[in-house]
Amino acid sequence: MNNNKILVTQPVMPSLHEFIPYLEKIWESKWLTNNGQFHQQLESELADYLGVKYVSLFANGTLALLTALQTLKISGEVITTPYSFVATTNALWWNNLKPVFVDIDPDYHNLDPEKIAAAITPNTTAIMPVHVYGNPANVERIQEIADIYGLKVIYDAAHAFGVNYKGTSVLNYGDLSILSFHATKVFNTFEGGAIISHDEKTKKRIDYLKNFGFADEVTVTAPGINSKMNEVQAAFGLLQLKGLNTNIEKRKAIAEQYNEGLKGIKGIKLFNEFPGTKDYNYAYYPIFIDEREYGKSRDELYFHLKENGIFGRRYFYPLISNFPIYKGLESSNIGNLEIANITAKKVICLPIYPDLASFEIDRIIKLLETQ
Ligand code: T4K
Repeated sequence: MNNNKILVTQPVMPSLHEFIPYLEKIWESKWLTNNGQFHQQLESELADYLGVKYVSLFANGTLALLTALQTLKISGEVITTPYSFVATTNALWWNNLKPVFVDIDPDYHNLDPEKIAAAITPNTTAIMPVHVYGNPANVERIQEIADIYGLKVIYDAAHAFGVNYKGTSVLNYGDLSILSFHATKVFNTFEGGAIISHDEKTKKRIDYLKNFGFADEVTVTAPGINSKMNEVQAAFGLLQLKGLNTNIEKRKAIAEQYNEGLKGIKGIKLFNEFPGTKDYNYAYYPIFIDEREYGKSRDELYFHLKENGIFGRRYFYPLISNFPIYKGLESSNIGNLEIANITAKKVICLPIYPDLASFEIDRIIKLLETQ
């Protein structure tokens, strides 16, 4: 269907042949959801792969975010970044929480820890940063501030599958982290997600909450939700996990080819890993256009690429705080979010996925050179 089009991403499909035996097992057992055998196996294999203590699987990342906020009974105001996918802020809204946007730093595009304290009020109960593009937020500084003010930290780590920071998984920071396993992600289960927790009691509470609040047949511990992952998704995840390291290597090679081809072009700023990052996952390949130096605006380039069949995406534009639904919040004041506003106007994420061919990357680089 998309013969000449190159989209921003494309999932890697494991062989259908290899998937059939998993489906046969599901058919035989007639166990389709509610903590089935593949669900249990995937939780355990993911905990090993990621180097974390507890994984609770979810039907998608958004439900994981909603449930994480319920798990810690967050109330009042939550400090977050406007430079993210809209699901981050929507999850606050669905929990009746007030999002308070704080600006990002210009080099790594994550919440600027030095600007958090000024946004804290007596109603602030938590910070919800995002590891944008899988690049670790400044987890150490954020924790210091959270400790001083007695705040919880929930990371939206939707992009940060497999990323380590200073010798441990970046998911081990904060009180909870959530992952997305959407079709567009480095690791996917069609749709899917997870909450990473660090102790058994919290894991239990999360698992009750995602299953209506049931602790057993007759005990409902909280007004829970149904956000469980089913057995077909979990089986697909087990199969995805097998080829994952190879696929991340392929992503890395693509990023290196782009880096080499683009490094000399004036007005194109490349992505920087936050110092201390290990095992970056190459989830996205953002570039940032300086209109004056490059000679064309970001949007002119974006549409030029489109006309040539290259469908990059402007992740994350518009800024969440500029959507009409959130613009009215006093914390969306443009003066406070200067760097985020500038960044959202400069970014294009170029196509990156394991099956993207080298000659296609060369073609994209040529288009960027000859603008
Ligand atoms: N927090 C953050 C920071 C997030 O980035 C996200 C999701 C979430 C939370 C919420 O997690 P989930 O509830 O989604 O698990 C896409 C994804 O739908 C979304 O998961 C992702 N972030 C966001 C950054 O990107 P769109 O609206 O750009 O998706 P769409 O349908 O335009 O797809 C993008 C490209 O991917 C298409 O051009 C083609 C390709 N594609 C897409 C699908 C669905 C495929 O090749 N196959 C597919 O099945 O949001």
